[in-house]
Amino acid sequence: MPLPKAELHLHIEGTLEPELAFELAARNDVELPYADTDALRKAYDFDGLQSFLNLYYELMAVLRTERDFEDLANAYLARAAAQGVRHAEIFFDPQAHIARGVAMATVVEGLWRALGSSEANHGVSTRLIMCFLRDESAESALETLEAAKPHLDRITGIGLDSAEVGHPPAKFREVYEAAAALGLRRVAHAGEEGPPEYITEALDVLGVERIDHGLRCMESPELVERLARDRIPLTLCPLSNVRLRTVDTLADHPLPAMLDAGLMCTVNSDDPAYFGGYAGDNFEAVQKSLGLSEDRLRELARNSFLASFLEDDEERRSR
Ligand code: ES4
Ligand code: ZN
Repeated sequence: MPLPKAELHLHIEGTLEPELAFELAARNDVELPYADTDALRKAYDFDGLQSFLNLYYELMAVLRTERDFEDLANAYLARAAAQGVRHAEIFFDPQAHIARGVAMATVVEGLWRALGSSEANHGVSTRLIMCFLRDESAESALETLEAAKPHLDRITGIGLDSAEVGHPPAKFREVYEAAAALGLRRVAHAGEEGPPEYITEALDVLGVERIDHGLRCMESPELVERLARDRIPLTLCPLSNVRLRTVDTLADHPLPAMLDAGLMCTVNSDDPAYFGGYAGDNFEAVQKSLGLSEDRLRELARNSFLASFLEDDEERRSR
């Protein structure tokens, strides 16, 4: 039996496997610029975040209807459940869909068709986190929050993703303040390719409760001390870091040093269809390549539940 775990860093659009991409392309009469699934898989050779994002946004063209988003989420939840995931906090990128003429309602209600019955169907509880694309404008993020207002019963929190460098967290101060006033939880990608200062800014300016990635905190001893002291969860994605060349090989990943420094680390899959594995695969990979002890693995699994929005969220609802 795989270790029970929560997945806290997962882009639902990044779970689009080549087979489903072609199935949806046929269903929706969308032409993909790849001959077949093998040709598409050959394109999964990235030299950094941007080269991945180009393909990630391109393939989204096949997602058009509520049923498409439902099928995408159900496929992910089935795979996650098989790898021991009991709880999943799932990112989605509404701006990438709205820009293609797919309405917020289609995306949220489509995903909800799968998420709303996930505990019964897959044994996985879920939360939905709406991400803003940081390479789009602050105004666009505010418009996106506005468009999400009719759906806030489905949405637990907000996040910040896409191309990091040159788009510091402070750019999104206003939308994070507005989201906080609406009772939304806050997270942000920071310190994946961007500098440690972006992590500090996400905490101080955006008021985030967790940092997605946060890898580059290791360049700043003062920041490591703060993150460890305040038990700020970091949602690490080891296989993603290798595929996007943030680390050279898995054996070079700083996860053991981060745990030794007292950081509250979790292990997640990011975009599993593109990066070579789901949550359990990431756990297995770090166990093998980094020689983590059973105690360390159990610590990572326990952290994933402690860092989740599960319990305090339910408390909030019942108040
Ligand atoms: C992402 Cl790995 C990663 N980083 C930033 N934004 C993203 N969106 C989807 N995957
Ligand atoms: Zn991510």
